[in-house]
Amino acid sequence: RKTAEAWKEAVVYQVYPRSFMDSNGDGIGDLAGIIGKLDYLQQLGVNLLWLSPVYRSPMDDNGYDISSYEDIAEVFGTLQEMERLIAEAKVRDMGILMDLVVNHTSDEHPWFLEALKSTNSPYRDFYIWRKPAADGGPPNDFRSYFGGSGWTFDIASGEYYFHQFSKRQPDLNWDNPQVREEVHAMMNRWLDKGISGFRMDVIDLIGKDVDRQVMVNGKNLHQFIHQMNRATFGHRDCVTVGETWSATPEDALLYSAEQREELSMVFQFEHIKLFWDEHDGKWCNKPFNLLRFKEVIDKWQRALAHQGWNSLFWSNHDLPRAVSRFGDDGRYRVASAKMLATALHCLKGTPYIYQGEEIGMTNVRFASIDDYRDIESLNLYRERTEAGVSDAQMMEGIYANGRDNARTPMQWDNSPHAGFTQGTPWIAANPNYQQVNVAAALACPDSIFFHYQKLVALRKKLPLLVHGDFQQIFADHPQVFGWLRRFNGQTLVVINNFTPEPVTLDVPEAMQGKQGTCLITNSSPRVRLPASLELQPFESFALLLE
Ligand code: TEU
Ligand code: CA
Repeated sequence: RKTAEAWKEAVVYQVYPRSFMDSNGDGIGDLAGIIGKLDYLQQLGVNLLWLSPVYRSPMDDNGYDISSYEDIAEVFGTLQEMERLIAEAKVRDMGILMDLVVNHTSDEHPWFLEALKSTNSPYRDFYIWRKPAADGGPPNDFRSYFGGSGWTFDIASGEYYFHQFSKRQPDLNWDNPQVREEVHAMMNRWLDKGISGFRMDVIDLIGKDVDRQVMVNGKNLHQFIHQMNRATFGHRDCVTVGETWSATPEDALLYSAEQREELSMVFQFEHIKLFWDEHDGKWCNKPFNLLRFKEVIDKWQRALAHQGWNSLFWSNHDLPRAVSRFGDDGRYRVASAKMLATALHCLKGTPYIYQGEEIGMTNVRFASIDDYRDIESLNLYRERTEAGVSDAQMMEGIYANGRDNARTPMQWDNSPHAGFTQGTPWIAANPNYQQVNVAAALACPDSIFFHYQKLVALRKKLPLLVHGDFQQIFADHPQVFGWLRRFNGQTLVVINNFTPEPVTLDVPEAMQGKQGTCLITNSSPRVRLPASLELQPFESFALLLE
């Protein structure tokens, strides 16, 4: 089917609506703001837009706490504007992926409000309730990802309800067939509006066994996803991507092998968790180990080489900025951002561009915790400093891996607040917006933006990028990540110096003297492979051999 191939050729752009573009001066991004920027996204050439949630929400977790799946949060706009966005995107040959957040709802969702009314409510078992432990405390010691216990006491009923995230995000009980039915019906209503699919929030959690504290890969997980596929998107030309922090390559095959009729692909996070401390997680950042990183990417490319499909990303709304994480956001910001773009888009899988990545936006370092907004950072700052971690230590963790790094306003130009809003932004703009912004990028033919634009265009022109195999070269080199992509007799050589140091690279005998067309580079084009390659800091190129 057309779409069966189309989404494999697509490039997805993730919009975090709250921070993308504010059209009415309230300091918060909105749907009208996104519609006004569709021409910019069309110029980049992307085919699918994944919107982080815009449904009605009290915004406890910036919309990942949904109080109505049927309506749009007033702060983002109206259902009519959402339908206009879908139509305006379609006119520009772009599809919309909605963010499906169904592991939990907001505590203001009518289902939860009904469930609270009585233990006999027909909605009581839409959620997970347990009696107190013998000592009157929480049923077990599960900790919420956002700090504190994963259980909150409901005085009226004398029972606790379960929430893996904030206490205002009660987990849905997926073992209840009525929950599954209601979710499927809601998904079909959105599909009927013409969206192109879903990004599925923490979908690996919906099979959970709370009593055994088994959250991921629960016994019914794949059955629930297969059932969802059959009841909704499986019969339509759709793209689905599951957010699965726990996924191993074996799991990814279960989620994405076509004959399984589950999802198109998943986001795995092994290359992200390389930087997380075994004990303190993201709050104690580990240095970039390129050899480990290459092993991980290589493993995932090989695991899904013949079945299933990889998603490819460096960042999203929960992660630090790509160029700060994997490149150099100082002296070599432009060179390393282009290198990262070439590396990502020349791997096998569907590339995702997170808003601002295409202009090399960087992490931010606000002076105080009071400048931050993310519930995860704020809660864990309080919990960890109360437990004795110093302010300075915790701020370093937030600087390295805090989610607000990705949530400062999109930088459109060098006017106040980066042209994001005429009002006061809900979170301050990164001060470097004076230099790093879309207007500057579009005025410079050699900008990171045009590098991304070229890569997106290449994917549409060169089937090798979509279907070619992956064969790593220089695997044990501590500075260079290199590989071949081969398809229909063509060979693409991709070489990336991931470091700020120059490299002298000895080219294998068999490749010496090979020549061809330099498809893209962040340095002077190379059309021939000599015996030894002198690579500049962060130099990267893709050479299509004759
Ligand atoms: O994120 C899942 C999730 O687990 C991350 O929040 C992760 O735990 C954290 O960033 C690592 O410290 C999804 C959404 O992407 C996130 O924005 C939501 O906050 C979360 O689920 C709850 O819906
Ligand atoms: Ca607004």
